[in-house]
Amino acid sequence: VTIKEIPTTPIEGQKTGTSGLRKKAAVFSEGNYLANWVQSLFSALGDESRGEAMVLGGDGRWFNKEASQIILKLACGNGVKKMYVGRDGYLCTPAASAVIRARKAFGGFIMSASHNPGGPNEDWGIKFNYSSGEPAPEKITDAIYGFTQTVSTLKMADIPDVDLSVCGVTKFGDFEVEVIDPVEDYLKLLKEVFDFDLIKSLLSRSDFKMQFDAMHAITGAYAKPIFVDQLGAPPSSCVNDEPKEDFAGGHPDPNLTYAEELVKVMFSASAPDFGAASDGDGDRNMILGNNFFVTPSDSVAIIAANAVECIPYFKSGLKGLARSMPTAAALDRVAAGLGVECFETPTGWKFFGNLMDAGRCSVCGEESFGTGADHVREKDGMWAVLAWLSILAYRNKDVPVGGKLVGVKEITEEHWAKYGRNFFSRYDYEGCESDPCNAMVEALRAKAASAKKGDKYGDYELDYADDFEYTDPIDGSVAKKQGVRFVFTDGSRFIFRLSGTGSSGATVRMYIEQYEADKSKQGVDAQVALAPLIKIALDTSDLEKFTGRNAPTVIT
Ligand code: VG1
Ligand code: CO
Repeated sequence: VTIKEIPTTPIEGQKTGTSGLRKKAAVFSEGNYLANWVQSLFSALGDESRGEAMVLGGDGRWFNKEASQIILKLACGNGVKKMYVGRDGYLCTPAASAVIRARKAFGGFIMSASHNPGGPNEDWGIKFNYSSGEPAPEKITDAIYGFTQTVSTLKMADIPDVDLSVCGVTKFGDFEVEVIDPVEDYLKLLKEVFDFDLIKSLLSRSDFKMQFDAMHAITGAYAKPIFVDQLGAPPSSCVNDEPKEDFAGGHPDPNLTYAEELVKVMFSASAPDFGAASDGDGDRNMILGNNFFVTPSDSVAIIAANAVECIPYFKSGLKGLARSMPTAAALDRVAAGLGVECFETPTGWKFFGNLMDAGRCSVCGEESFGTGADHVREKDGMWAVLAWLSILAYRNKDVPVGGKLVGVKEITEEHWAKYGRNFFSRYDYEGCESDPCNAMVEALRAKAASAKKGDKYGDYELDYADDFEYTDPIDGSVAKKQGVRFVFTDGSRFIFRLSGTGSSGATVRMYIEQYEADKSKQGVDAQVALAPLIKIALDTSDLEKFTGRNAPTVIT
C-alpha cells in the first residue's frame, strides 16, 4: 500500500469539549478539517497505535459515510493494522465501547455529535476512546489539540473506498478492514448483564405496554433486534426506529422538550405502562411511567438501589457508585444505605472510567439523562432501559395477568419514602452569546469567592460556595473550574456552568436541588417545590441582565 504525504495547514479551534470535538457539519466536511484532527490524534498517540486494531462507528448522521473513508485511509497511513467498522458505519456509543473491549482493540473512533441535531446544516462530531472503551482523558485530548496547531502532513493510504454495507473482511496489503454487525457484540454483553428471560416475561404480557422512541437516531438499529426479536415485545412498541441521516429534522435529545412525541403519549389517558427514549448516539435515556417522569438523578439512584436484587451482573454486590457534581445527591443516599463509596466527578463520562478500571464503581450517572455501569465505559441508554425493565419485571413476576401491576410511579414513590426525595431541576439557556455568558460565570466566581458561611439567601443559609475542582483519586489529575456552586446548610444547592458540547455560541446550564425527607411534601411538582431557590439563583447570577433571557429554552 502506498502512503501519500499530503501537505496541510493547521486550522484554528480544534479543541475537544466535554465529549469530543463538535462543530457544524459544514465545517467538518470542508477541506482537511476532519483529516487534520485525525492526523493530530495519530501524532499524539505516537507509536502506541502502530500495528494495533481499532474500532470505528457512529450514530449514522450526515457525513459519517464520507468521514469513515477518510478515517480508514488515515488509520492505514499511520500504521494501524486492522479496523473494525460497524456495518453502514453504525455503532451506538455504548456498543462502540463494548466492541473495543470485546475485540481487545487499542481504541476507537465514534462519529457523533450525540444529542445535537444532524444534517448538512447541523452538527457533526468525533471522539476517541481508549482500550477499556473509555473516552480519552484530558491529557490526550490536550495533546491532540497541540498537534492540530502544527500539523503539516497527512499520511493517507492510497486505497479505494471500502464498501461498508456488507459484513466481511477486506485486505489491503497488511492492513485489514472488517465490517461487523453493529448489534452482535453489544447484545452478547447485554445478555450477560441482564436476565433476558425475566424481562421477556414482562414484555410478552398482554397487560403490559411499553413505547420506545429511537428519535430517528442510532438506537433504531438496536430497538427491534433487542426489544422485539429477543425480548418478545410487539413491533408497535418501537417508534421512530429507522435511523436517518438528519434524524428526520428532529433534535434527538431525550428530554421533556425534545422528546415531545413520546411525552404526549405517556401523559395521555391511554398511556402505556413504560416509556423510554434515547439520544442521537444511544448513550442517553429518558424513563417515563404512565403519566409520570423519572428525573435522571432519581433513575440512577433507583437502579442502584435495586441492582443487586434484579440484575444478575450485580448479584455479588456493588463496588461503589458515582455521579457528576450537578447531579442530585439521591445516589449518595443509596450508597450510604448500601455502605459503599460514592464519588462526585466533573460533568462528562470520562471521569468515571478510572474509578471503574480501579474496581471502585459499578453504577454511575449524570443528571443529563446519562446512566451506566462498568460493563462498558460509556453511558448506556439501552442498558438503562433494560435495567428499569428488569426492576419492573422482578417486581411484577408474581402478579397474575390482569392483576394490579407495580408501575414506574409506585417504584419511584417507594424510593422517595425510604430515602427522601431530592427535588431537582435544570434550566438550559441555549444559543446565547458567548461573551456575556463568560462574564456572568466570572462574576459568579467572584461572588462565590467572597461569600461566607452563614450568609443568608432568602430562607437559606450558605454552607459554602466555590468553583468545583476534582482530583482524580486514581491518577491524581486535577480538573478545575467545573461549575460554580452555592451549597446551603440543608444540602440545597444551585450551580451554574457553561455547556462544553455546543458547536457555536454558549449554553448556560443552571442546576437546582433541594432535599425533602417529609413524605407528605414529596408529591409536590418539582417546579413548585424549587421555586424559591430558582428565584434566588436567578437573582444571584443576574442571568437576565447578562443574557437578555427571561426564560430557559429547556426545563428538565
Ligand atoms: C452535556 C451534559 C453532560 C454529558 C455531555 C455529553 O455536557 O451536561 O452531562 O456528559 O453532554 O453527553 P455539557 O458540557 O453540554 O453540559 V452526550 O450524550 O453528548 O455524549
Ligand atoms: Co449522547
